[in-house]
Amino acid sequence: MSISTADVIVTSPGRNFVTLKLVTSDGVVGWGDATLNGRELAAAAYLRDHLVDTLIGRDEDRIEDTWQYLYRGAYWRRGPVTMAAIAAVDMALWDIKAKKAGVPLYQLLGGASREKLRVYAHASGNDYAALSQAIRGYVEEGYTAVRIQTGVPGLDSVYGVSATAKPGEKYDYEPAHRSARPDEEEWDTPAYLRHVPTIFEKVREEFGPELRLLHDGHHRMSPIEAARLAKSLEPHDLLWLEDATPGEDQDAFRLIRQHSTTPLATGEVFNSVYDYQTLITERLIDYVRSAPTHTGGVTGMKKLLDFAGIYGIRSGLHGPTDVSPIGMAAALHIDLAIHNFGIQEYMPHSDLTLETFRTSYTFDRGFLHPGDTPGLGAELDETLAAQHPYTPAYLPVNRLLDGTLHDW
Ligand code: GCO
Ligand code: MG
Repeated sequence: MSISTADVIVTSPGRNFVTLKLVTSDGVVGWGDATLNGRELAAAAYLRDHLVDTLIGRDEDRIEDTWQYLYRGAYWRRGPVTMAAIAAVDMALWDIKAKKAGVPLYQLLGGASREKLRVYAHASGNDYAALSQAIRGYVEEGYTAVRIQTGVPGLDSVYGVSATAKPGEKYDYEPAHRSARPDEEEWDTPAYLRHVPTIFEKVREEFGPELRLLHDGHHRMSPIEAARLAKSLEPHDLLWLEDATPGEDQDAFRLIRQHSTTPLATGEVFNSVYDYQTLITERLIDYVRSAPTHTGGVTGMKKLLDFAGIYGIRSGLHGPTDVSPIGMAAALHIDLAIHNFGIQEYMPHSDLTLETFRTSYTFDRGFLHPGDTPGLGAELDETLAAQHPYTPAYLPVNRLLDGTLHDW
């Protein structure tokens, strides 16, 4: 048998998603996610203009060979656009193989290594009262791990913190604005560094020692600033401090490590095992943060996590709403199968997104399970998808108070 059709579908049920649909000559359908937040059309064009023709007629069972053909054979290796496109093909091929075998994908990856997957929720608030109410809501729902993001006195808005939600209300702070140009936000690192530890102190005081706490620095600190934050958060026992410095400077993590035992996570903007090479071999991080959608799919992510596992480094896969439910399903099958699972990020998609994509994964009291539907257990309703055309939407740009463009 072989692949007979390959279609790229760009849809925007609440936010933009890029989906690949492969159909085999005997009618088995496979789905893949190539969503690249704010650069969706580049990933769609890479698939449509460069990959689709090479897929027609290929043996759908040869997943590793197809992965190597698209990665090694392309001359231009790596990069977010390439790796998101490869990811979509790879997920769709795994979906097809598992459907043909009549088993959920995790069975083909070695079977379940655990019963359920611990997830962390996103809690935020402009002030402590709003944050505390958000955390309480998640604890009542059974979550045992919560990411804490706080407003900073003197700044109008902070990425990752809802500007509009009422205290305790759930929100999706993305996409920030659906417009042809990114919003511009202000940033002040000294104010942030002064404020964050005081918030964690209050959270520990109110919620006690057991709740797992995480924090995302969104790549905004210099190495020495990051070291200072990691050190000042040590008494509050974080599960991780994420993206403390810009990701491409792997050496920066050495400096943070020298100063602190706060566990470190990074990688949501990485797209290959080579982005992590120094970080993993020198044990400079504790968690790998990529999504299968941005790292060459199930095959790429398995290679990365097996490599990390040798060094005792665990998974903390990226699970924001800008990864489609298909990409999320791929992450959950990997999470269930690997030995070195750490935790999974869970930012539930909007109702509109979940009407357009159907999924079989389930949430129960702070834990997810990928479900037992054969394949990935996630698919796109093409009729509904057609009702939501692509709309430009960008992440904000970040400037210091004097107007200097700053790191993300
Ligand atoms: C996270 C993230 C996201 C990203 C978003 C960008 O840790 O989940 O930092 O909120 O900002 O995925 O596309
Ligand atoms: Mg992040």
